[in-house]
Amino acid sequence: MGYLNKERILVIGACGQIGVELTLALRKIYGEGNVVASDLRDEHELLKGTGPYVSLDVMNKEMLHVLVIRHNITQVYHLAAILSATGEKNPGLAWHINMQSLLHVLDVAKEESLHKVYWPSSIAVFGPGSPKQHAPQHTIIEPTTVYGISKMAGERWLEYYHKRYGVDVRSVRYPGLISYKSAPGGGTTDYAVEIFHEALEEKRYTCFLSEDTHLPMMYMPDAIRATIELMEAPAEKITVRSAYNISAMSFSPGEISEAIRKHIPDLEVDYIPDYRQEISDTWPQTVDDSQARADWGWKPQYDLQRMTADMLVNLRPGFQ
Ligand code: NAD
Ligand code: AKB
Repeated sequence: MGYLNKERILVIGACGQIGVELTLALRKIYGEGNVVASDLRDEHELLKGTGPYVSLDVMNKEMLHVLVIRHNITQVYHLAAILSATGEKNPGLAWHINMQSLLHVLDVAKEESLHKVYWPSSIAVFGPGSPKQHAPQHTIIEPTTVYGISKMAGERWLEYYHKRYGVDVRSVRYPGLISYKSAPGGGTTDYAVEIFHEALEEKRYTCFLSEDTHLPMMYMPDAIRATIELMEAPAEKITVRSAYNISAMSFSPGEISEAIRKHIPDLEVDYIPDYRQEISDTWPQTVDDSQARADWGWKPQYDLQRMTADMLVNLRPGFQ
């Protein structure tokens, strides 16, 4: 494991839903001082005192480049993005930020010969023409949201930089992620986090998706493990240089409500679908992750029941 200590990692977007937990996990593996967290926002409470933090706007390429050189960075995890729901409110801005930031990271990776780059894609690359069940790794990819279009284009850029310049890029298409440490940031799947907070505080939740909208979902510990396992897999095992499908569970608002009611029987849920319903209707209900399983041994550990119990206990210690 000696090579791990030689790596110097930059996490961009470290104060977001994934960034906080990923930064903490990377610091455990690589050493606190070797993982530099960065974001536009003030440092997240959970990151304070756990390692170096710098303010970075990834849209400023020169600032990014200087930071990479100054901190002897060898790997970048680029998590900054505008997610699906927020993206539909300002499509031009979402496209600009999601694309330009990725190109800045890929260019700096090429120019500084970084060892590896991680950039997540999403199930949002799929569209109405993709199969609804077990959406394959390679299938019709015709997204209808600006977020999905930016993820589709981003996947193509990853493959391009890998083939043309030899940059070791790695990526997964995350499903909707559920976490208790940091809040989600403007996605269509955010309801699956909000419902836990409202169930505990109000015993009542109004959901912005319909009761039977099934979507692929994953608990954050599985997502963090998938990310690190993919990044640590030997390069020759990685046959997909766009982004791997990964899967853990699929449920609807009605089904997660039932799972929470096993712990909070008097939870009441209303359904008032808004513009996010239209987005979710274009995404698959389940994805086929057999390529990730075969190439680097991906396997989820949390299903709906186990995730629900863990969320409730962590949001309210002592909760049964
Ligand atoms: P998030 O919105 O919670 O966090 C993104 C972070 O990036 C924020 O802290 C924000 O301040 C920061 N940021 C935004 N613009 C920046 C800039 N110009 N410079 C520096 N930092 C900037 O997002 P997340 O949920 O943590 O998602 C991280 C990545 O994972 C994104 O690419 C997202 O598309 C992808 N993803 C997330 C999910 C999910 O369910 N959370 C699912 C699929 C894919
Ligand atoms: C979103 O809903 O935008 C994200 C995602 C699935 O990419 N959670």
